[in-house]
Amino acid sequence: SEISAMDVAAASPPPMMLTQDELKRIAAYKAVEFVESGMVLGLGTGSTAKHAVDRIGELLRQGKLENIVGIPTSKKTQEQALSVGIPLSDLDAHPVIDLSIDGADEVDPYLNLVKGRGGSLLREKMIEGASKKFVVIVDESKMVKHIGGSKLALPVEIVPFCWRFTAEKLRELMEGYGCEANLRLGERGKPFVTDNGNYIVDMHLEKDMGDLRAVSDAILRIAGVVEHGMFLDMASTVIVAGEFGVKIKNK
Ligand code: ABF
Repeated sequence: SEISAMDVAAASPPPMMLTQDELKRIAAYKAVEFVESGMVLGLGTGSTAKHAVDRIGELLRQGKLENIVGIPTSKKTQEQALSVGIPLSDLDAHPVIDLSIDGADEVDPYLNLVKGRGGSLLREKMIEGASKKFVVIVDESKMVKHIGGSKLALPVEIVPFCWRFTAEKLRELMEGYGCEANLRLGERGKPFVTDNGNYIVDMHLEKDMGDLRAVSDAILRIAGVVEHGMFLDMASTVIVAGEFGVKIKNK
């Protein structure tokens, strides 16, 4: 569905000459303005979401927020949230989340996302999919016309069992888009292992995917695939920080 509203709010002072990290922080702080006392919050992962987690901790310490329950999307965020004093729980105890705040790797004009460069896409999709409101925070470099196109890879989480078999099935499926499917490597050239004990295949595509929903369904039908990094029709709001200030795009 199309974006129905777009607010443009000028950031003050104008964020000219700011570093990418400062832009990420501006977007994150703006998102935290949506947080209210008593909320159950999905806490994202990555260098942008990290600023939001820090800010929520700061507001709790200052007594400006109370009774927050955080649901972390990764072990890393769990550690960070605990270190800044956010009380934590999980989806079993809180199957409905009021608000999730997280970064993304790519955002298209319809607010479809690619996520998973940080390797936490499965927990992110579970938690953000259970959220009444999902606010995505990005700097302007993440905005694209078509997600999963030439710029970055589309990550797919797969089970380690016979991963070559699954990676080959993925490559065959996506062959028409000029696909290369590479196992993501971590430390010392060993496979990168997700928080769930799985591997990630990064699919580098030469062409736009066209019907994203159809591609999503086809990927999920491959046995061995756990989840992929396309987040279709999930974001309710995207906050973009750039040279222009802050743009808030609502679904
Ligand atoms: C997580 O962090 C991921 O889904 C996404 O891949 C990544 C974005 O990281 P960063 O904010 O560091 O660019 O949200």
